[in-house]
Amino acid sequence: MIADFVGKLLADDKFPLGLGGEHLVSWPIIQEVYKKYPDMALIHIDAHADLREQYEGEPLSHSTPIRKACHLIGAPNVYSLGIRSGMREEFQFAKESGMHMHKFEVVEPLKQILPTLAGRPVYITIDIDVLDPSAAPGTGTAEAGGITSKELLEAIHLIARSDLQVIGADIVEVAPAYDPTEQTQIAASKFVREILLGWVK
Ligand SMILES: [Mn+2]
Repeated sequence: MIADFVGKLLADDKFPLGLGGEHLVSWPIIQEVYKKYPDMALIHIDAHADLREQYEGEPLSHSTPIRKACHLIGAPNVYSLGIRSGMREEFQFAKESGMHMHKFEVVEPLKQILPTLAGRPVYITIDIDVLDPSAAPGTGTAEAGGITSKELLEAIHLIARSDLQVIGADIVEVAPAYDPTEQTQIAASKFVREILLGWVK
C-alpha cells in the first residue's frame, strides 16, 4: 500500500515525506524512490545500525531496512550517522560492505559528506531515537548518549543549504503513547516543519 501510494506521488513529481511508526515504513518508500532515481544515495540518521538480515526470524523488521537498502542501491551509496547501537555482525557488515558509518556524531560527519554528494539525488531517513532520550523519550528503543534536538535541527538546516537534490524523506519511530509529556511529538513536528520548508525545492 505504501509503495503504491508513493509511486503515484513520484509520478506527479511530488515530495514523499513518510511518518512513522515502525522504521520498516522506509523500505517501500526507498524501493519506489530507487525506481525513479537509480543513482540515488541514502542518508540514515539513527541510534541503531538497522543492518540486520532478520530480527527474530523476520526479515521485514525495524532492524533490517538499512541492510535491505544496501543490497538494493549498493552499500557505498549509504551513509549512516549518529549510530551508537548494533550487533557485532552489523558493524562488521558496515566495515566490509563499503557503506559509510559514522558513530555518535551527526553534524560533523555531515559537513564532510555533503560536498561529496553535491547534485546527487538523496533520500533521507531520520529515526527520532538518534536524539538523546532526555529530548525524545517517546520511542520504541531509546538509547542513552544521543544528540540534542538543536544538533538535529542544525543537520536539517545544513542539508537545506547544501547542493543535494533531496528526493524524499521520513521521520520514524515517534511513539506518542510512550511520552505523556508530549515533548517527542512536539520535537518531531518541528523537524517535519523544517524539512518541508528547507528540503522541498
Ligand atoms: Mn533506531
